[in-house]
Amino acid sequence: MNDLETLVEQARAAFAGATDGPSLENEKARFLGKGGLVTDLLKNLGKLDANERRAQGAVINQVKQDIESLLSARRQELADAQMHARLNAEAIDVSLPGRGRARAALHPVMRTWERIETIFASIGFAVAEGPEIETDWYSFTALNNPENHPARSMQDTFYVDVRDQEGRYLNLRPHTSPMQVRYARMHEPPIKVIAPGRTYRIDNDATHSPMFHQVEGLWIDENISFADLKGVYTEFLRRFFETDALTVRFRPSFFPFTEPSAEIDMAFTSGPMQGRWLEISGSGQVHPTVLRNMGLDPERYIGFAFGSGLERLTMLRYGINDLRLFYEGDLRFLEQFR
Ligand code: 2U9
Repeated sequence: MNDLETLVEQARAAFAGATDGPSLENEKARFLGKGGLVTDLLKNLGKLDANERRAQGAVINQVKQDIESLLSARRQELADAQMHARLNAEAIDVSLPGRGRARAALHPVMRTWERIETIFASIGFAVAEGPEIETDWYSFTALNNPENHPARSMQDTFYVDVRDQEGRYLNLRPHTSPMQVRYARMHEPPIKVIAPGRTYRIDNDATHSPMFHQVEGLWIDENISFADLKGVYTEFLRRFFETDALTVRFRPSFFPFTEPSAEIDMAFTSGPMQGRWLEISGSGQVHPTVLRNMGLDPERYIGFAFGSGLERLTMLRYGINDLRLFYEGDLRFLEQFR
């Protein structure tokens, strides 16, 4: 092998030894750069005579071309290798199972809320929703609660440190009745409305939560009776529990806003719960004072009302035995209602 052939082989080895772009470019400079080995050979041509210069020049140019093509082949190799490495690093394993996306769902109490709205809407009831922070008049006075009634006390009701126009503290409504009063003052009878919503009382144990949900119903017309209330509420329960195998009874009770008042009990007439009376709601004929507070003449109009707890309805429907499960946010519980 002559010197020039050796030079080409040296370049081949040097380029092969360069494993990245920058070191390859350094090797290029060593052979083809300004002070490079090939450039030096070309410079030395000047010392030769014309004939020899032509012959040697052609050979050196060939060497130069050979080294240049070795260089570009090596450049291509390195670029290919780099692309390969990237493709490998960024590869997606399409055989991996997907991570999945958790599906949201309604809280069981909200499902009850929506069912109740649907059922009552289908029997002609409007739905009213309103403020959770109320004035003393709407929460208590309008509903015939005497000035010294225990429900008004700081032990039973949450108060907000803001006063209304009468100088009385605002409260977190302890029932949805204020909304019924607001609705009746804005509409002419006949009135058929339910008011579902969040309510607040200072109470916290296995069967009471400081925040809970109620639905109240109000039906005001000229010539209705307890039989109409019983008919509507029984129809509601049969639709809600998806069975006609249940009966309803009224049991005398007392509320300041109704007179007479009654507890509504229900019992399934077949199935595992058969024959056990369950308290399901309060109810009554709207007190004349309450009718007057709604701007209505109690000699002309008669009203019937009921109030039920959404948590209680939900517990009975799904067989849930602890109210606190509703508020703990435990997915093992909540996912059962998806
Ligand atoms: C107006 C007039 C009267 C609504 C009524 C009840 C009886 C009742 C409780 C049941 C369980 C509340 O969630 S609970 O603790 N409610 O017993 N509520 S009658 O009476 C009204 C409503 C509005 C204008």
